Amino acid sequence: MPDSTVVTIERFFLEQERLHPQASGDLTQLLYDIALASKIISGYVRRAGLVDILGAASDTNVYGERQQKLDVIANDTMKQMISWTGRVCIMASEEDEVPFPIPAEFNPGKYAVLHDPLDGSSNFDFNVSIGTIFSIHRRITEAGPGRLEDCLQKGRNQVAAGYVMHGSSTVLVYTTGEGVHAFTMDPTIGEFRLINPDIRIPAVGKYYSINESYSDRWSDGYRRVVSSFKGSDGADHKKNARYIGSLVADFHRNLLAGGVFMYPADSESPQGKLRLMYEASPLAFIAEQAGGAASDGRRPVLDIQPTALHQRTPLLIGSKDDVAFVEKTIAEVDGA
Ligand code: AHM
Ligand code: MG
Repeated sequence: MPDSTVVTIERFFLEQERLHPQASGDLTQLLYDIALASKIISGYVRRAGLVDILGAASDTNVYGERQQKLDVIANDTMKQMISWTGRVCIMASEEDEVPFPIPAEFNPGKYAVLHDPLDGSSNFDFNVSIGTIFSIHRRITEAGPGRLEDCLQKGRNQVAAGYVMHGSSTVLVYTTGEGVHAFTMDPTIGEFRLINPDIRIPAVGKYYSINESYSDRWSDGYRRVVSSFKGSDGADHKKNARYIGSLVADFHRNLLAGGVFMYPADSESPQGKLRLMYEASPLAFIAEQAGGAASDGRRPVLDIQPTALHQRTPLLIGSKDDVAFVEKTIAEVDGA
């Protein structure tokens, strides 16, 4: 017997439309476009070890054809599935130096989409979880092809954000500012099914996540934080370490189990490594919507006014009290 309690992403979106009859439905359609792109990307990721898509994009295969690197395929898929629908006016990708304004003949719509098509590329070849991250803003320019200013908005202005994790299963997590919902791909029916509605991140988490091989480059504040998480201060801050080196996977685990992920600025990377627009800001929107927090060490990530598309930011993200503890400790040790 079919299970009448199965909530596919399509059913869930239709229900959201019913609850917001005044909305045009363009945003839910756009999210559905992203879900479809994610299914296609997931298909490539699942076959990555079987077909010729690993390695450098400039390689040629035995037929003399140019190999397509997985992140190039993912980037092209996102653009193809999203750009021409009449819902989007501009797209910007971590993989592209400049944004792609939707030409007038493709009927530019009201949203700007920023994305990291496949984050965690250093993990591609080793079957470690990787992810697609997206951020959606409403355009601020009037009409026609979108412009850079449609992209360069504070994270606080996002109307939706999410990620797709290609892990032991494919999981899509998103928010439109009304909670955080997670769907898991059910390969038997080819659909994303609602598994975790309205996720809440614990206020204090089990895990801390940071690349400790950089500890000699950290400020004293971060060294103090990590030593507290190891139990050195006798206070109740002890946590377990988990660091995959794939942001979506590290974030997803901490979202469900509680914890704090840190990629600080250090002496070699004064702005940290992660990109504000494609990585930090969308995950910050999800973290706050789940009751957590995201900070660059001094202020909420969502309050940073971007000045460049590819700008980087230090990032502390996860359980609210853990992020507050890190902020407080680095302020005390390193000064304002
Ligand atoms: P990428 O966008 O080039 O794939 O880099 C981002 C990745 C994140 O997924 C991860 O959190 C981080 O880089 C890991 O960096 P590191 O190897 O320096 O710890
Ligand atoms: Mg990335």
